[in-house]
Amino acid sequence: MPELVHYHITDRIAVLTIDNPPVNTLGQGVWEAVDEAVARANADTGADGIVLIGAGNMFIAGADINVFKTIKTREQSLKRSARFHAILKRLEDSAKPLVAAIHGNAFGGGLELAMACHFRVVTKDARVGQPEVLLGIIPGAGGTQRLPRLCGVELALSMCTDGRPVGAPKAQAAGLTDQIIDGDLLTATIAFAKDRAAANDVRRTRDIDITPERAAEGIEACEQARGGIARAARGAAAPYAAITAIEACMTLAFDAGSLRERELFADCVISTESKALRHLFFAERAAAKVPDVPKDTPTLDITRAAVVGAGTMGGGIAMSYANAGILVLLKEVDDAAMQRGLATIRKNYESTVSKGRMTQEAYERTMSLITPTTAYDGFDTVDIVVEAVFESLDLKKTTFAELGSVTGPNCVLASNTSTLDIDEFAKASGRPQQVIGHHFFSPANVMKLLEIVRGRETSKEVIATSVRLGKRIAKVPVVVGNCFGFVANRMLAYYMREAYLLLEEGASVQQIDQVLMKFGMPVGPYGMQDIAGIDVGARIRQHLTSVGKTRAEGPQSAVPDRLFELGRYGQKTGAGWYKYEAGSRERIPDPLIEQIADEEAKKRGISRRPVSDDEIVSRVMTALANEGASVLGDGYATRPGDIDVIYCYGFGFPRHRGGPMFYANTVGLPTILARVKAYRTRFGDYWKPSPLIERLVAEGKGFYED
Ligand code: 3H9
Repeated sequence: MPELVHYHITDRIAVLTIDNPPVNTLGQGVWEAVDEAVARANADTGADGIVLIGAGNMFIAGADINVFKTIKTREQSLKRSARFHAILKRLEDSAKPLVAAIHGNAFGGGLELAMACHFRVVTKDARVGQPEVLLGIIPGAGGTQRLPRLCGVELALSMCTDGRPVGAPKAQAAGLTDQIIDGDLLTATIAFAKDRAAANDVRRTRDIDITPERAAEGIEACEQARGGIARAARGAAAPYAAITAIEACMTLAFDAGSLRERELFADCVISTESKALRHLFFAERAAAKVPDVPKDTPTLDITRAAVVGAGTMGGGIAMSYANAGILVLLKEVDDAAMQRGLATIRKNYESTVSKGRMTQEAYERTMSLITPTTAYDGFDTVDIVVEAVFESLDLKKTTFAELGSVTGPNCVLASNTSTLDIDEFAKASGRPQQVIGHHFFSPANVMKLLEIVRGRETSKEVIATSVRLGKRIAKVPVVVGNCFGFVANRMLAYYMREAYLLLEEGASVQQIDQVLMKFGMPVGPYGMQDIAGIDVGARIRQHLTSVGKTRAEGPQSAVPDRLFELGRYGQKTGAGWYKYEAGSRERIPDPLIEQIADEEAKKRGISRRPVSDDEIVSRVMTALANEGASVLGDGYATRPGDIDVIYCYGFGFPRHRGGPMFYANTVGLPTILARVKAYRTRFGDYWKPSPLIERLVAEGKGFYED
């Protein structure tokens, strides 16, 4: 077994190096190895002080997340955490000064370990954080008790409830760390440890007193935090558990507070919420791996990019490239369209600057990376082109034919189409192996999902390049197959079909939206369409009808087309499924919708009825899972987890439910199958059980093992 903690003496300081690649997780044996090494240093007459450092590019990424799935009961969790708490107390009781030397990341258990050291020295670009909440748990190794003692309750609350890391300067200013280092971390920390040893200075975080005044303020801050996080939590429980644990730090002595933390951690770690979030952590990383594209597939260097079309999508894509420091040519048909596109980009950046999230200098630097053009000049020098012209097959085919002749032979030719056939563009370009779909989600500079659509002839190099590039431009890339609507929009069509039919059957737009927002969606289906534009879907439907196709099998509600005919396109026209006051996004219910739904229901012989909230959730989620299973069965997605990642990042599906496939798994595939069959009897044959679900149920399996 490899040595997990190396021990050596430099200048009378014991240097303990944690070496558990790739990210130094506190996995099997690491806690014990640190414990033993600190005991050894205390017994070592050649050591006056101790430095704890991580090998490689970070201190410690936290506990090994894989281990949590082996904890099945509250009692198991309590037993395990008692061990860690005891180890940390022993470290804190070290007679010789124990100093954590932090570079890269000190996350979760890593930060908790560092806080049990007597001092913390950090590099100026290091980050510390308690991201447990993003995994549906709370800090479980004393973090909620030591963090408020060191840096105060306000910062502890924000770190433990939003999970975002804090940079070294902020940590230092808050008292969480003791020194920031610009030069060599180890050399400086050894010098720091020698000083503390000479002064015989050991400081136990757990001994920091919480005065009655501090406690009173802390309790109030906890109360406020509870009220303030509802929107961000979107129904998740872990952020509230973190607040309760921090509150215990304010009201109880260290040991009693620690026990409260362990109990709350135990409840969280066995929850469905935590299983869902841990599933997404690994699903997100797995999604970037394509089974038939080996890890060592060569990739192309992307230094210059071009985007064709400076509309909403094209502008957002150009911003994503520029944000990553990549030069980008942005092409429009004429100067007027170009100026409109540039004005939108500027407005977006200016809004970011005004919110303090970007400096003026960074804005100007980033903007200078975007070069506007109305011709193909310079396209022969770019490494990738992303086509983002109007969603028309003929226009896109013409564009790809032009791109095939104006770009170099190795240039990647990507299309941002959301529905059209990538293979048609591949043919038109004359270089099918270079053509791929890069489906961004609106607004492209904000939304994290990048659906990468491989065509029949797309080369492995182009797929591997796209995945790497996707990460570089801060997206979450998922590779999918080339079917109508790809994965995201193909499934969305079934979700929307049910939303429309529920409206015709008697539910209101507001009821459907509110129920799904209560479920955890950031916006309901109707609110979402008002943002995206009712015209977009209507035009696609018209095109499909003209070629004898539909987006989703089953009855097609005419209500959205009626809105389209009325020019109610959504927020941009001041009315859609809701009404909007000028300059406001507040959704105002409009009785006209009910009237139209009544008329359309009558035409289809439906007598409208009260629809329960449960039926709404059940119908839309069953439709999503059933179609998701068909997508998987047809081979257009590699794993159910890929679909979950797509839905969480593309449509804001509540992460604490793990995505539509994970959610269906928690409901139980036998229940999902029974619902599909019941809907078939009730509504018609267009409800068809996916063969994959039928097979899994027959075999007693789910999409995931528990
Ligand atoms: C915790 O600490 C609880 C405590 O309170 C104590 C309780 C007792 N575990 O992300 P990357 C893998 S909870 C297992 O691609 P990067 C990852 O799957 C934990 N595996 O690299 C990947 O594997 P593969 C709190 C982990 O440079 C490989 O390492 N901590 C863990 O883009 C590389 O990862 C967190 O939540 C882990 N903890 O980003 C931090 N971390 O190559 C979670 C990583 O097979 N981690 N792996 O796909 C991160 O946020 C990022 O990994 C990090 C590096 C920023 C550290």
